[in-house]
Formats: sequence, C-alpha cells, structure tokens
Amino acid sequence: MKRLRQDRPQGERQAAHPLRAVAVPLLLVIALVAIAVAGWWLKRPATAIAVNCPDPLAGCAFSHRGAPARVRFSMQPLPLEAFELTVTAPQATKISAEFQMVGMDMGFNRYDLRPAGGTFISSVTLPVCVSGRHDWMLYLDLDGTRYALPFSSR
Ligand SMILES: [Cu+2]
Repeated sequence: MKRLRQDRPQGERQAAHPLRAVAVPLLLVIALVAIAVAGWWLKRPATAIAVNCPDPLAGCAFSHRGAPARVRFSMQPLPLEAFELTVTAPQATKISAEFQMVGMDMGFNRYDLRPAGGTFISSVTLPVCVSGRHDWMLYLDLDGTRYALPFSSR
C-alpha cells in the first residue's frame, strides 16, 4: 500500500504555489518602488548656493570656487522679449542657465552659454507666466556648481 503515496509531487506543487503568489506581487512592488526612487532622484533639485542680486542690470558679483565671478542682464527681463545674459567667470569652462519659478513648473528654460574669452553669453527669452507672477529664479550651473539667483521680470 505504500505505492499509493505517490502524491508527493502534488504536495510540492501546492507548496510552490503560495510562494509564487507572494513573490510575484512582491517583486512588482519592489520594481515600482525602485522606479519611484529613481524618478525622485532624477527630479530632485540639486542644492544651489544663493546669490544675492538686487540689480542684475547693474551686475552682481559672486564667488565661484574662490574666484570672483559676475552675472549681468542686458535689460530687465520681460516675457517673450529676448535679453542678453552675461556671466564672467574666467575659471569656468561650461556654464548653463535655467529659469524657473518657486513652486511652479515653467517648462524647459535651459540655456548653454557660449564662451567668449572668460565671458559666457546667451540670449534668453522668458515665457509668459499663466499666474501673472514676476518672481523668477535663475539657476546658474558653473562646471557642476549651482547658484540660485532670484530676480523679477516686468
Ligand atoms: Cu509662473
């Protein structure tokens, strides 16, 4: 009668099933968490050094890795009107500028400044703010070091 106890494989199958029932959703949850973490990591705002600049038209001095640097606007920014952004930083090799609003996605407003002998220049055109706000934040990236410079548009 011992031959009848051939249902061992079935017992194994039953043991494997509950495990798979837990493992599959668990892996799915882990994958979703990993995607969420990666998304947050990519979208996280990099810490920026605040630059006090009460009058960008006159130009503002700041310190970049111990060396003097300067930022200047050719005119008070007005939405849809191009102005010139000039950054003087003899130490820097690559400078980019990003224009955003605190707590509001203003779209992709990134400019790579072109070098011109220690000075970096770009023509910038700001979009219209649907909320009618005028408070902007200029994020300057000098070789990976970020600076945050608040300013107002007209
Ligand atoms: Cu806005």
